[in-house]
Amino acid sequence: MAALVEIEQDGELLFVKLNRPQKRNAVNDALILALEAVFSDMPDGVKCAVLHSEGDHFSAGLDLSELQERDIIEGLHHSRMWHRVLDKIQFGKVPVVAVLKGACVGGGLEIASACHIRVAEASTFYALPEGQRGIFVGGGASVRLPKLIGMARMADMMFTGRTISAEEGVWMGFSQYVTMAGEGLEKGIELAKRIAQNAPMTNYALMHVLPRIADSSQSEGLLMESLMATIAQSSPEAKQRLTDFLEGRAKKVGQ
Ligand code: 1HE
Repeated sequence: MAALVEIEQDGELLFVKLNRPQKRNAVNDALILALEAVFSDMPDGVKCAVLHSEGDHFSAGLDLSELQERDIIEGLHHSRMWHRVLDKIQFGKVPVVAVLKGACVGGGLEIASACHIRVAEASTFYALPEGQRGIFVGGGASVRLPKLIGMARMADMMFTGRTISAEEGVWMGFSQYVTMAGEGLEKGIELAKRIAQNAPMTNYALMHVLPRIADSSQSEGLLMESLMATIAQSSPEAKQRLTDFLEGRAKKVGQ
């Protein structure tokens, strides 16, 4: 049987592919746990991951056929398990670029929102069908999505069941990039290669410190910023990069 999540390392990049196209990459327990295994054990040398999908859809969300079989306490543990796995993506070792297409809904959108950059092909549509299915989000959407699109927009999506197009999604904040059909992976790779060139301390600060600052009070946030800035500036790599710029060896902004 084919793996539900396929991985392939190419130098500094790790490609992680959702591979359940016959079920539109609906996320059953085996698939979410396979993602956990990948992000818990990042191979040496990887500096950025690209999360993409087989078939026409990124993910149809939670596998609803498994939902019917859970009692209340199992449901609670299940939601907490999703939180654990998605935290491993968001707060793992390397930044993750998600390449989206077709359905990016429910739990699929929750997985995408745990990634650091989202590239949406023109076919992408976002929805939170939980509202219509009589349930609530359980994989972290209520925490992560308001940070991307605002609470009012998330509530509207759940109250009304509306779908958001790739074009709307880019100005609303779901994705930072939108591409033509079939060009998402190429764009994702281009971005991942750029990210892999950053100083590891910078990527660490963006993944682990910036979100904590965003969750903090102003005075705590500003202190954390100063501490992070001081640590980053004193790293040998930062010193080298600054010298390279001052001596004309580094790229200018925009190059
Ligand atoms: C599924 C699922 C699924 C497809 N669980 N099996 N998510 C949803 O409510 C979205 C439900 N899915 C859809 O609305 C549609 O499938 C799509 C718009 C994504 C795609 O439509 P289409 O016409 O291309 O495919 P299809 O014919 O609907 O589905 C193909 C197969 O995938 C079919 O199975 P088959 O055995 O009959 O071939 C579908 O049953 C199966 N399939 N989506 C189970 N979601 C951590 S909490 C998160 C809570 C949620 O994510 S709730 C949102 C759930």
